Amino acid sequence: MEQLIEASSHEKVIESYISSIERDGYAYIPKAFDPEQISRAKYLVEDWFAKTVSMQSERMPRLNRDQSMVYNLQNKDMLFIRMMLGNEFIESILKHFLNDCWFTSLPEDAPNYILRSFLARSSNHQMPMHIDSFIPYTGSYPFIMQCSILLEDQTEENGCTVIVPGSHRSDRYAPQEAFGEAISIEAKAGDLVIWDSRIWHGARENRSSGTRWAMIATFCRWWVKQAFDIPGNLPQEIYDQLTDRQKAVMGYCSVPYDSERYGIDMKRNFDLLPVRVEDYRL
Ligand SMILES: O=C(O)CCC(=O)C(=O)O
Repeated sequence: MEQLIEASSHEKVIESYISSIERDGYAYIPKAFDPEQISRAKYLVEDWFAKTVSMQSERMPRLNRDQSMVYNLQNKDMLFIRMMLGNEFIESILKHFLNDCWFTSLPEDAPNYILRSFLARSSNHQMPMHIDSFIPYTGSYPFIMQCSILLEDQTEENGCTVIVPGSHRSDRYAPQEAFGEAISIEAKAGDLVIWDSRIWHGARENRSSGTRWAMIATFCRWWVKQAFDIPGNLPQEIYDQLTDRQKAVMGYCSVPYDSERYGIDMKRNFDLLPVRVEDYRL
C-alpha cells in the first residue's frame, strides 16, 4: 500500500513538471542527481576539457565561439551516458513530449526519441538569446528539448541560463531585446533544468573568477538530423555497455540504410541493432 502511494505521488510530481513545460516552456527539478555523481562528472568534464580544447575546430558558430565546451560526451565516459539517459525524470518527461506513438517497431514503453548533441558548457561571455528548434511554431507537439544537469551552482554572477517563460509558443524567433525580460534560472549543483527548445533562452556573462559547468543534452524526435554522426562514432567499448533502449536513443534504430539492398524501414526494431558499430548502416 505504502509503495502504491509512493508511486502515485511520484507520477504526480512528474505530471507537474510536464504541466510546467507545457505552460512556461521549462521545468526546474531540484536535487535530481546525487552529489557524488555530480562531483565525479565535474572532475571528468574538466579533465576532458583540458584534453580536447586544443583539438576543437576553429570554425565555431556564433553561439559557441570563445565559450568553454566539451563536445560529444557520449563518446567519452559511460558515467555521462548513465546520468543523462538513466535519469527517471528525464526519460519520463522526454517520452511524454518527444516519443512518436507510431514508432510501433519498438516497445511502447521504450524511448524512440534520439540524442542530437551532448556537451558540457561553462559560461564565459553572454550567450545570445536563441531558440534551438530551428523554427518557431505554436503547436502543442515539441520536437526538440534540452536537459541541463548543473555540475556547479549557477548564479547571475557566474553565467546562469536565462529563459523567457511562455516564449516557446510565441511563433517568433528570439529577439536580442528579450534578454531584458528573461528570468535567471539560478540553481544548485545536482539540479536539472529541462526546456522546450522553442523557448527564447541564452546565458548570462560569467563575471566571477570561477567556472559554471553544466552538461547539456539536446534530444529530438527520431526523424530530426543529429548534430554529429553519433551512431557512426560511438567507441565500440561504450556501445557494448549500452542497453537496447540506450542504443535506440543514440539513433541506431533510425539510421538511414546505405541502399534498399539492406532495408527500407526508417523505424527499426531492437533485433536489427548491429553487433559492431562499424556495421551501423547495414
Ligand atoms: O549554458 C547555458 O546555460 C545555456 C546553454 C544554451 O543556451 C544551449 O545549449 O542552447
